[in-house]
Amino acid sequence: MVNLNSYLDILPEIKAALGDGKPVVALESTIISHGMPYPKNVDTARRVEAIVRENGAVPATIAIVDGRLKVGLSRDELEYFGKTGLDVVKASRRDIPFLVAKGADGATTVAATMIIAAMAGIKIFATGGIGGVHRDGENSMDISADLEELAKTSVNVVCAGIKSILDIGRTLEYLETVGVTVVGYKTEQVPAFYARSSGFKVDYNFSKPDEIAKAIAAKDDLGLEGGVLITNPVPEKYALAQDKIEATIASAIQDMNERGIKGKETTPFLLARIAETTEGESLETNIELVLNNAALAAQIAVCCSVLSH
Ligand code: PSU
Ligand code: MN
Repeated sequence: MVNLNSYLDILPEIKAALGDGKPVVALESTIISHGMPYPKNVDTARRVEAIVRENGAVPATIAIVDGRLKVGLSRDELEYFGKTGLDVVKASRRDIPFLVAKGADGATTVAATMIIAAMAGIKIFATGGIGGVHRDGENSMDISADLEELAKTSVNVVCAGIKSILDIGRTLEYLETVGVTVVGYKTEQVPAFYARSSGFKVDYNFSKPDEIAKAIAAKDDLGLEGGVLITNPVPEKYALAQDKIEATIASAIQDMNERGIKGKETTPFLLARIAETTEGESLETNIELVLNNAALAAQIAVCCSVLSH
């Protein structure tokens, strides 16, 4: 169902696809502004949109521009978010009404993108990694709003697992508590973003996009709110060895603590520091896994669309 909420600007192509029950995949904008350096971020965002199309769905990159909730960005808007980078507000749930009221811009995190996607009637969303419980989160209470959003907003998120800058075990416990199913696509183990496995088991392992679409349809038919987290391991060719990346992550976290970086700045700082230390190797992995997720999300969206007809 297309929601014509007066705060939403849905690009005509996306609105038409939603009206016809055709597959649409939501994409976030924090990954562009805060997740990768310019100009690779813009280039990646365009490649992601192209891969969604190649797999039969319409891409809908989501952001806030002049206080308007944008579902689908123009070429110039995409460029603007990439170029402006950290100077754009990283917008999560708590920021949305304030940016709207101020007529300001915001790059939407997984949580905020889910909210806007749900308003527009989009069910499938592709990203790289979600936020989670940070290491030492039991003391700092740094737990991403993404987790609560997955619990209450019915948008299904395809990601490359839980990044090892986070406490993977506690993130999975949190998801279990709030009732979020963690699905593995062709994997028994939860992938760890840069690496293909974390040592933790997924709740359900599926090897076909239509099996995932059927589970999502059953959840919706039963009126169970919230999103399924679909984890898709980075292709073998681009995976980084867990032990190699661990030392890099540990020193990035130490550096972050020494500088007193907290709150919403932590994830962007760690991603940039890891990319720097690995001389771009982690960035390459990050790009490849996002492309891989976009393809799977589009395939699931196609199956969901077939099921609902
Ligand atoms: N993980 C990544 N790249 C990203 C993010 C996470 O590998 O760009 C972004 C996403 O937008 C995610 C957000 O929703 O960081 C989580 O931030 P926080 O931990 O502050 O909730
Ligand atoms: Mn946080």
